[in-house]
Amino acid sequence: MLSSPPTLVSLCLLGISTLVAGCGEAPGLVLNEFVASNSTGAADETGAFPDWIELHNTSDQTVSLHGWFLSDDLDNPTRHALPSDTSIDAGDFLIFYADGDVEDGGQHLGFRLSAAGEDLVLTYSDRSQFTVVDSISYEAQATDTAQARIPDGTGDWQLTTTPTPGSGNEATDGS
Ligand SMILES: [Ca+2]
Ligand SMILES: [Ca+2]
Repeated sequence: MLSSPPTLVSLCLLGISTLVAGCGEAPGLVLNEFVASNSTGAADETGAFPDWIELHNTSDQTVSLHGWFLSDDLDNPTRHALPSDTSIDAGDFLIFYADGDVEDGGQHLGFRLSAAGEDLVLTYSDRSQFTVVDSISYEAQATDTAQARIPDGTGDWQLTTTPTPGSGNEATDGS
């Protein structure tokens, strides 16, 4: 199945990581927060309130987005290639707008997030190896409520009415 490019399978996830150089090396980025029904929160440069996805660099080194992908479909994990001329500093955060408006610039993704629930997938490609680094299949989302890892990067996903696009996550009570 690896001979068919549209069927991208992670050898690492198949449990044969000893055969694949690079498996087990933490590439450094995780899905950290998202809002799938944004009404009054983060606004983009056009004044719209698109859904957004926050990435967090958990490593102590700058990570280039070259080779990274976001998707709303586990069966198509490379749906949107992130801009290769962009990087995230160590410990920093960066949001992407899930609005389908790719003509608005590199921070805009070619898909939207369904408030009714769907997949969110972060994939890394090192040459020919594709690895799903992080993913979540989320349920229906309330407007202006975020799902966020608390604490950042490593915590369980929690619902919070205090979205923090581009900065450290907060629980609803502000902690
Ligand atoms: Ca979608
Ligand atoms: Ca955040």
